[in-house]
Amino acid sequence: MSRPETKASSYGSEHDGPLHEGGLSGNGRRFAIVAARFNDFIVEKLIDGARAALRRAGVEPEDIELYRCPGAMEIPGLARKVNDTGKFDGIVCLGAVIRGATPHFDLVVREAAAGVGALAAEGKVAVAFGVLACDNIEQAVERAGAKAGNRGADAAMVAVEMADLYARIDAAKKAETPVPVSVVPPPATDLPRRK
Ligand code: INI
Repeated sequence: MSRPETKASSYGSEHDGPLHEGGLSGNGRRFAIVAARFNDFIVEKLIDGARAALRRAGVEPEDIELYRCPGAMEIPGLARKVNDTGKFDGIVCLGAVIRGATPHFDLVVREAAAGVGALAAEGKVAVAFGVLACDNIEQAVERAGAKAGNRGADAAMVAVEMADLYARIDAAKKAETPVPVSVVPPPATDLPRRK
């Protein structure tokens, strides 16, 4: 049984036992971006950020597919449907919920987070939550590529890292699973029957 190498975490902390951590290459992997159209002037910046981050991680343009839905509330259902296609290693969920314009802000944010979180917690596919929950438009602009970075890009890199970690765990499991020896029946012979 091969043992994973012991090394320092990418965050620098020392660890004596086996360490399992994903890398930041998305080479050969496929990703879906599931994005709401509501507040599209913000969401389109998140999509651009996510797409650019995936490309920087080595994902080919044809391996990045974009799915759109009306609002953040619809993201969990669409993400699950997309996951059921079995085509993707990772799903990046993007949206923008802005309190000022949303009396049911808390409801939309809670449902989006809970639904995407439930899919992520199944641990089958890497799912990243890049839905902004902001008090006002200025905050949203800041998090969509202005002052405070781009949450779409951040979410994409989370999906890349988790997809790599899941692939490593699956590969290690496969390597440790003994290949079943097939029982081949002996060939029939024409030996004379004993009387
Ligand atoms: N959806 C969003 O993505 N962001 C919002 O800020 C928002 N507001 O303001 O209400 C919003 N509402 C729509 C919601 O996501 C659903 O599409 C709608 O309730 C129909 O199911």
